[in-house]
Amino acid sequence: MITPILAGNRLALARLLTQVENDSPEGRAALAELFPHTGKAHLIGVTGAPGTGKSSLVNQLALHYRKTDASRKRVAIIAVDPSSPFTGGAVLGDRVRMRDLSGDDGVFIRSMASRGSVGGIAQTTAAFAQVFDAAGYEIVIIETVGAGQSEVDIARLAHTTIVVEAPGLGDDIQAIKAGILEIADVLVINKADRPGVEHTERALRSMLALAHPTPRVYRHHGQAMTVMVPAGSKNLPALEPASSAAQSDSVIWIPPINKTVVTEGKGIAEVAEAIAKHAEHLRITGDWASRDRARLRSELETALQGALMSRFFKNIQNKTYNEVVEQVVERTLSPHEAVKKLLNGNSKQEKV
Ligand SMILES: Nc1nc2c(ncn2[C@@H]2O[C@H](COP(=O)(O)OP(=O)(O)OP(=O)(O)O)[C@@H](O)[C@H]2O)c(=O)[nH]1
Ligand SMILES: [Mg+2]
Repeated sequence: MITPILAGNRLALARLLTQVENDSPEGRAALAELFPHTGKAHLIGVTGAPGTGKSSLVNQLALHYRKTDASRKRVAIIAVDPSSPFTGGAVLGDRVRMRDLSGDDGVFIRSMASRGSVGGIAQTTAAFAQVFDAAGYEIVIIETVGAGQSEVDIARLAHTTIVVEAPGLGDDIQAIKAGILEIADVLVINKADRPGVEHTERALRSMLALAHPTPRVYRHHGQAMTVMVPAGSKNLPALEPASSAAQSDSVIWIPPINKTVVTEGKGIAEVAEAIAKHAEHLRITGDWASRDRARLRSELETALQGALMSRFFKNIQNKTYNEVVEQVVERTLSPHEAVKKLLNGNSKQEKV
């Protein structure tokens, strides 16, 4: 069933993605079969405020990997919520992509509406990424419009998260939300051809400085352990060999700031380089493995939660459940006690 996917059949791939989006039994079965073939792709999240140029950047990055970069990596793009009500820009971005990337078998673009995916947006995105990974796409780029939780979910899924800013978006506090810096591995100030770039850069740097204190060398048992990179520094410090670095947080990654004019293809190679450096950093420090582990564990737990919930609801009468809900609403029963009551009354194995 999965042979055509592994062989790179695009039609089979497109069909499977639809099955996965619909959370169909065929989709689930294929995912299970594909799973052993995953774990190779570099998952890159691209997020940021509406209209900052995310789609254009992703498009250019894909072109870079296919045309400029010697490795000619295969690239899959998952565009979440392409029908952004804010700018409609993504639709344009999609059209640009179609033109620049069509006819290239090494690129696969798939859009996903944020409403209407049966299994929930984060889960569907994760499943799509697994399909592309198994199908041999070495780079999987996931684009989301920055809107709170989705950014965080993407960051959890991706190995590398790129946050795209643009000058003049009500700046400082509004566009550069503090929370977004926490998930950013690479910062991009796009539309550097527009006025206000310096202002945006200054704001970003000072927020970075707050998030990451001055560079210094930590000492631990008399040994230098940590070298911090000044914010935005182009050069990483010499990384320690994996053997010694793997056990400690010996190098801390400070998100570099890259300026781009995506519409003119300016700064793209530098962004690709920052992405590659981040991947190298993750591998050397052992963070690649620990991110993978954390992600798979949370995926397992989400699936477990879902399965337990549906098992629970299968075994309980609607009426009984609604009565308990009423009691909670009337405040005669706390939610915690309600759970006890529901589980104890419901199943012999699932006592709290
Ligand atoms: N001046 C200028 N315009 C740009 C640049 N990059 C992108 N744009 C334009 O900005 C608009 C939005 O670009 P998109 O790539 O669709 O932005 P987006 O962040 O994907 O937008 P949403 O998905 O709607 O949030 C388009 O009209 C682009 O042509 C740039 O570097 N400079
Ligand atoms: Mg877009």
